[in-house]
Amino acid sequence: MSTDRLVGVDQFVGFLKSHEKILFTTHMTPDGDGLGSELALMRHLRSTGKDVRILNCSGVPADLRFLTRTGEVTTFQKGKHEELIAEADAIVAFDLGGAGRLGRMEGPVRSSGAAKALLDHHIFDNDLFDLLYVDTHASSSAELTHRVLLALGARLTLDLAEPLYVGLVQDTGSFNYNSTSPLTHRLAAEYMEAGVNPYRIWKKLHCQKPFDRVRLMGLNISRIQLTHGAKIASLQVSLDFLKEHGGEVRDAFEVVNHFLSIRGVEIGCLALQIGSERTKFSLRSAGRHDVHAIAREYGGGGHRFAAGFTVDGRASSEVYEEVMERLGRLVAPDEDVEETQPTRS
Ligand SMILES: [Mn+2]
Repeated sequence: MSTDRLVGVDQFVGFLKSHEKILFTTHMTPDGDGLGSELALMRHLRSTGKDVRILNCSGVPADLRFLTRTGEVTTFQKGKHEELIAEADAIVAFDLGGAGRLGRMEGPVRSSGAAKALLDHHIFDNDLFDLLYVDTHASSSAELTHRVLLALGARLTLDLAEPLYVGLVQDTGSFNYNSTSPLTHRLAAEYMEAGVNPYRIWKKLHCQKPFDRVRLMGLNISRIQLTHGAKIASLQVSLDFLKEHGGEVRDAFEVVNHFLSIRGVEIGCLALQIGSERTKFSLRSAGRHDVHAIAREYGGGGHRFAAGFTVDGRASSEVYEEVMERLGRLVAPDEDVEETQPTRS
C-alpha cells in the first residue's frame, strides 16, 4: 500500500468538510459493512446540509434492504449515471478493497476529475485514490466510520447506529472472528443504547432466506472436497450451477463460512467460475497460514486470513489446480521443508 497517501481521521474529516458535492460508493454486491458505513455517514452529513449521495455499482441485497430508505441508494446504470460521477467534487469509497471491485463504475470513477478518498480496512494496492484512510487493524469499515462520526461531532442516533451495528456484526462474524475486541463490544453496547435491537437485526439478516437458497447451500456443502490430508476444504462451482438452482454469486460465497467449521481444516478455497475464462477465488485460513499473500500474487487482496482474487483469461480448472497446489505447499508437513534444507557434509 502506498503509505504516502495514508491519512488519519482528522485529515479524512478535513477532506469531507472541504467538499460540497460528495458521492459515496462501495464494492460490488455490497455487504452490511460497506453499505452500513455509507448510510451512517451520509445521513449525518446530509443533516449538516451537505449534498451527499450513494451510487453503488450493484443493488442492495434483499437482506439489507431494511436498512435503506427511499431515495438513499442509487444503483449505477450505464449511460444514465456517468454524469453524477463526473459532476461530483469528491468521491469516497467505503470498504472497497481493490479498485476492480467498483465493477462497471471503475472506468467512470477513474476518468472523473473529482478528488477521491478511500475509507477501508482491507489490504490492497490502490492507485485510484488521492487519500487513504485505511486501518487494517480495524474490525470493520463501520468502526472507522464511527471514528469519523465522532470527529465530526455527530450524535449517535438510531439511524446511524443501526447500519453501523450491521457492519460490525457482519465483519466480526457476530463477534466471533479474531477481529473482535473489547472495542467492538463497546461499540455494540453504544449502538444498543442508541436503540438497536440485536434480535430484530439477526432475524432480518439470517431468517429471511428463500427456501431455494437454503437448499442450494445444502447442495454446495455436499460438494465440498477435503484434500491434502484433510487440511484443505475446497469447492469448485459455476455460476450456471447456482442459477440452475435459483441462486446467485453470493450463495457460493456463503459456503466459504463452512470450510473452517470442519475439524482439522486449515485452509478453505472457493473457486467460482463466472465465465468461460473468469474465475473468482475466495480463500480462508484458520489462522496458521497467510492466504492474503497468495491472493496478492493474483492481483487480489483482503486480510491475512480471508482474501480473494479474480483470474481472467485462463481456464477455470487449470487455475484451480494451480491455486490448490500453492495452498498445498502451505499446509505441507514440516518434514518436506526439512528435506529441502542443505544437508551437512
Ligand atoms: Mn468490511
